[in-house]
Amino acid sequence: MNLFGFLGLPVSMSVHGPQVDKLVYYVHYLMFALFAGWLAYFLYTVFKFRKSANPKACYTGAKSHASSYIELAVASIEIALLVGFAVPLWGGLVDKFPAEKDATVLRITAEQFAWNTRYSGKDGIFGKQDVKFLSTSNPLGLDNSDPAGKDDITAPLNEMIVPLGKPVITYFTSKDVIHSFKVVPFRITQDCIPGLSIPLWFEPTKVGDYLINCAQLCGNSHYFMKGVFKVVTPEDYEKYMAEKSKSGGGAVSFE
Ligand SMILES: [Cu+2]
Repeated sequence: MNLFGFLGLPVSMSVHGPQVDKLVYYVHYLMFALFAGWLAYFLYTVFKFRKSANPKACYTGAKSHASSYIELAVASIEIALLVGFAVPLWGGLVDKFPAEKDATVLRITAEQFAWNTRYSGKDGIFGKQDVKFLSTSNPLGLDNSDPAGKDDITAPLNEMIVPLGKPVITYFTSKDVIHSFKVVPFRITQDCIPGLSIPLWFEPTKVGDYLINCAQLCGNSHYFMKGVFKVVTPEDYEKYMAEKSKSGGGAVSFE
């Protein structure tokens, strides 16, 4: 797959990752072929049409149709990449979501300069949120009178945890400016936009701690907007969540 050896991408840790990598590599191979082809052609013309060999300008120009055929071949490869790789990838990942009951569902709210994560708890229903409830003691604008929110779980700032072996569905929004949630090993990047709840799904393939970056310049401490995405075994996940449910909501530490 990767013909350039040491120039490879970071190891993929999600089910769809290899598909993204394949597309990235193929596009680069095409671009490399175009670069090499154009460079060779340029050097050839510089040599062939040098002044000493062509004292008189030629006004007829090229008569061959080779360039049109090459152009056609490049366009065909581009169409093949689009139809054969990009469209199926988009169709599977963006259009076909797994059922929420078979997935870990997170609500991630970005803010300058942190990531807030909530879980719906045992009932599988998130409590209501509204900007009118926003305050320093209620930074996510939770409706405390909503019974569905009683068992909701708030993760510590900049941390989230999911079990291995299950798809993850995340709903992204932002409290202030546009942020972008990026975890390179999962091959996911999603803008978080105030006023919108944007879903994304993926499935991690390995237990570990993964770095979350904000991929959208969002202010003076943008560089500082990092987080940890923890993937643990289903047993460990159950343990964390059971511990959390006992204490009845609030922030749970995943250490
Ligand atoms: Cu940000």
